[in-house]
Amino acid sequence: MDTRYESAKQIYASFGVDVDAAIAKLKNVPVSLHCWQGDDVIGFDNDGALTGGIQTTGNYPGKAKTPEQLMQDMDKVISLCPGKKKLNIHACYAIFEDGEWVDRNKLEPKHFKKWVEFAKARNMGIDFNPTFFSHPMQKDGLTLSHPDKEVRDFWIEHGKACIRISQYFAEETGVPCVMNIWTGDGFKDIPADRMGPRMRYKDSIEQILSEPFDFNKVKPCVESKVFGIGVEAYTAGSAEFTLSFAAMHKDKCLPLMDNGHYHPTEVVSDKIPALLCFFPELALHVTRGIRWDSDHVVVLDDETKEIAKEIVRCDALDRVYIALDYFDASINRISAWTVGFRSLQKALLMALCTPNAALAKLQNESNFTELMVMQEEAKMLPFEDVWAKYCEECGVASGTEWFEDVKKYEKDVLSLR
Ligand code: RNT
Ligand code: ZN
Repeated sequence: MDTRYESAKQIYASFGVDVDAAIAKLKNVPVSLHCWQGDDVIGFDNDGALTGGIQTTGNYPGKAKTPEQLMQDMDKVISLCPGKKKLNIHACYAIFEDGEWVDRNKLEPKHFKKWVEFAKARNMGIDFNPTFFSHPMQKDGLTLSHPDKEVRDFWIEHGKACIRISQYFAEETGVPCVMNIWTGDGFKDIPADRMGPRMRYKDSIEQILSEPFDFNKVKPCVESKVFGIGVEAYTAGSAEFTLSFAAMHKDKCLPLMDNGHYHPTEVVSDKIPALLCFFPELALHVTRGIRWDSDHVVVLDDETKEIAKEIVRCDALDRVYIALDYFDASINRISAWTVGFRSLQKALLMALCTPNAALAKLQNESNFTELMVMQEEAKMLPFEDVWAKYCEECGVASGTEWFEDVKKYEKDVLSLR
């Protein structure tokens, strides 16, 4: 393999790309691994129905039902994926001990102590999400934008509790905690008032952000969505709403773009360099949209490659917080998780192995003929050999051997659940 790598290295060098440097760089780029692929976005604090604009379909056996199982499964995924990981959890994954249970507005850092231990032992930071769904206080499909103040206040308290928990995560791990606010608030059919819910949503998020926190440690985000399941006609948190909110609260909030949340011909890859002109930092949910829905397992498709390319080309690996967001219950969940993580790693490594400076130079010289030729040539570079080297250095399989491991795990662990 080393001879293949040496030969690939020379070919890349002739394009002006240093693949050793690319590998070294990627090893330090954290990607947030979402816990919710392991149990179909259920968590441990509710009776188990996923509601609120998102849905998992499928009934593949072996899903994690306890914190221990979920952590065991995550460990398996981590062992099969190259690269630096961060843990991404939702508030509904609170771990209660000794028969205790508190509602979401009363959550405290101690309910996440086990996750902190898990992350610290694996040298990972933690990202966090208040959970504004799968809960009886989500009334009429609304939370932070509900006309009833009592409903809003419950969720504002939840958001504030999550800010405090995020600060605790950052302090415990020494790594900033990205805290993402997403609600499925919206309407199935044509609303009579589009602005009212948004004004209430705005006020509610502002109240959440009035909770004291250190912006160097806690990075609150607002995530937009064009529509949701059961809220097809209108969402309160539309793209314009969240982007404007983030722009107006730049001192304490970041925009978060989920590439499954836009009209089908819009691409987040093009939005990244647009936002980077204005925002010091931004956050992403990398997912795969199909037709009207997001949340399919990430694969190495054109848009995933393009997203990675833009982050790298803009020299923004330290300005963009990258997280994964997908959930598939119809296939082996460990495999789904792993394919998604590995695909994003491939896209990032490919981006780092692209002769970006040389291509940009051609563009700036208005040499569009050669630019097209070189962009096409760059696609044929021997990437597989660089990927193999990266995986070897990270101590994981580069080819399908990892899947043998998953099959064994299914037989030995998942099938017994
Ligand atoms: C839903 C949003 C949101 C969720 C997670 C579970 O469409 O993408 O980010 O997927 O919070
Ligand atoms: Zn998302």
